[in-house]
Amino acid sequence: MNVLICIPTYNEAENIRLLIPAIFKNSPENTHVLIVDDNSPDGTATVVKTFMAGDPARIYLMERPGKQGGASAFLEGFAWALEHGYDAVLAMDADFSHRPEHIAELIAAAARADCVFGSRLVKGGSTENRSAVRNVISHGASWYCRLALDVSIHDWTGGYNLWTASALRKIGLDTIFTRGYSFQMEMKYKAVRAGCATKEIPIAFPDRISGVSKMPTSYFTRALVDVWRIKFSLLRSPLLKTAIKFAIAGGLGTLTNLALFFLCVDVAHLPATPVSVGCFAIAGTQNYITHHKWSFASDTKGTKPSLKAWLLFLCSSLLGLAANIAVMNLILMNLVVPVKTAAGAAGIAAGLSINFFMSKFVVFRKKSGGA
Ligand SMILES: Nc1nc2c(ncn2[C@@H]2O[C@H](COP(=O)(O)OP(=O)(O)O)[C@@H](O)[C@H]2O)c(=O)[nH]1
Ligand SMILES: [Mg+2]
Repeated sequence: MNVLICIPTYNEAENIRLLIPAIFKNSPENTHVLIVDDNSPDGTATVVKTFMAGDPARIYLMERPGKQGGASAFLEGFAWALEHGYDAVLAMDADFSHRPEHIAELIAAAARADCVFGSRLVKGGSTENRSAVRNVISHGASWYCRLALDVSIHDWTGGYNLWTASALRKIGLDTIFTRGYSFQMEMKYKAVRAGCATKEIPIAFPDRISGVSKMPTSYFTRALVDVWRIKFSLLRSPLLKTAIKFAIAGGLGTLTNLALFFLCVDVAHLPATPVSVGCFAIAGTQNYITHHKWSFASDTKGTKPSLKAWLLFLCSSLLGLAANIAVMNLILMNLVVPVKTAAGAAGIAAGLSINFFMSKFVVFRKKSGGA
């Protein structure tokens, strides 16, 4: 198996000087190395070039003009591996958190799987000298992903992974839209969903030996949301996707409605009935704009929000409200329900359905002949 080890670097001159020899000491014969460097100010690329001069057939350097992030470096490196006919690519950080001693095991495991993930969180795996915060982050994130994505991979954020060429093709590198920690999650989830066989191999994961981490902490909070974006992106039904966006936008509108109502009635002691009409109009306008720009964006592409569509949307919201009240009262008058909230929920479901279908097929209907 021809394996390319792909290493993104930014200011890793000290590490890379030690890492390249360590890699070749621990790898099978036909293993090559590609460093993807983003014009590191510390001269990482110069160090790589001195190694290349001594071993030009096994060491390659991709130089990019400026810092574009580790995930984008991996994606370019993976694409390069596919173009150059490698059987597999092993992604590895330059900082010795990914110990070269594991290379042989990771490559050997590729005989039985399409993707092999170095895992800190399976039996035999460990982290060393890492701050408690970073440990909590990787454990918490992996637990959260397992629950949200319903796939029994343990280490979702780890980046010491081997991808066979066929797995990379099945995943589709041009579909990857997340960065940071989420990038690893997206690759792993898409691999599983594309039918790739995956395997986790326990690894010891020490903290970097020199230099500093370039991963901003904000990537962690972003990952919490990205998990859902990744899952959402693989939903096959466009109608279901639109319905989920519609529900999220509607939920935000309801929050606006309640917050305004609270401020006007409970704080400013204004009369409830006119306030509720005003809140309905404001929240309805917010919903109209969000639906136009986001929930139904694929239907409204190339059109601008209009007064007519806005009024139509408010009317369809009123129709939804009327349906809500009617269904709830019909149930309460004709059926014995153990809790009245059940009738309320049925009313809400009826109102939302009417509003959704009116929005989809009337208010934001795709114009025929449009883009
Ligand atoms: N090419 C490139 N590599 C990067 C960039 N940011 C980080 N890296 C490399 O990606 C790997 C992981 O980054 P690191 O800062 O150790 O992230 P952490 O392990 O999550 O703390 C290291 O080899 C970094 O040098 C970047 O913007 N461009
Ligand atoms: Mg690191």
